[in-house]
Amino acid sequence: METIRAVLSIGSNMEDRYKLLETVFEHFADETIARSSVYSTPPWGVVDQDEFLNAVLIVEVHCSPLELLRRGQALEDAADRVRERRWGPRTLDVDIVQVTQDGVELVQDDPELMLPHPWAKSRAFVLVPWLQADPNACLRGLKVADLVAGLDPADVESIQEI
Ligand code: A4P
Ligand code: MG
Repeated sequence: METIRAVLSIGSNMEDRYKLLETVFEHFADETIARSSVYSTPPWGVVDQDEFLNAVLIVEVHCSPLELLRRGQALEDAADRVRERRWGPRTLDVDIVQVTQDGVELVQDDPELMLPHPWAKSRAFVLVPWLQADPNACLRGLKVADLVAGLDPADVESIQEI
């Protein structure tokens, strides 16, 4: 069975946000290599909604990327996730930011699973926790530390470790 390493970005801005993130930490406990603190982050994209809690986990799993996506979606379903509008409020979101296999980053355009996640490089709420979990992280050959340095400093400062 294939082994892949994946960077997961998780978020919640409804109900008991911390507890919902913990369901993901618990699910992947035996497969987690590193994980960030939990951060409080202002909403990105659709701004008229509550603050999010976000975190990043780095996991090593013995399944395909699509099977990993399904595992994340099962956790979203268990949180009674309702999809009302794009980028809108959600109990739990599990996004796959990056997948590597034998140290090689997978790149794919499949709308069901785009890799790396198309928005990751411009989202402070993904990059700041990712950098904390893995100070040497790279995305498409660029250091995540450099991507963070290139973000609007106000965006970076708005991401608060809790
Ligand atoms: N999909 C494609 N690629 C991926 C991937 N790499 N990881 C597909 C996960 N899913 C991927 O996702 C829609 C479809 O994307 C899925 O069917 C999957 O097959 P969804 O989770 O059902 O819908 P969504 O989350 O509303 O849309 P989207 O575009 O994924 O939203 P995002 O990008 O997740 O943004 N602000 C803060 N501060 N913190 C947040 O966590 N999150 C969002 C949601 C907006 N603003 C935020 C936050
Ligand atoms: Mg999503």
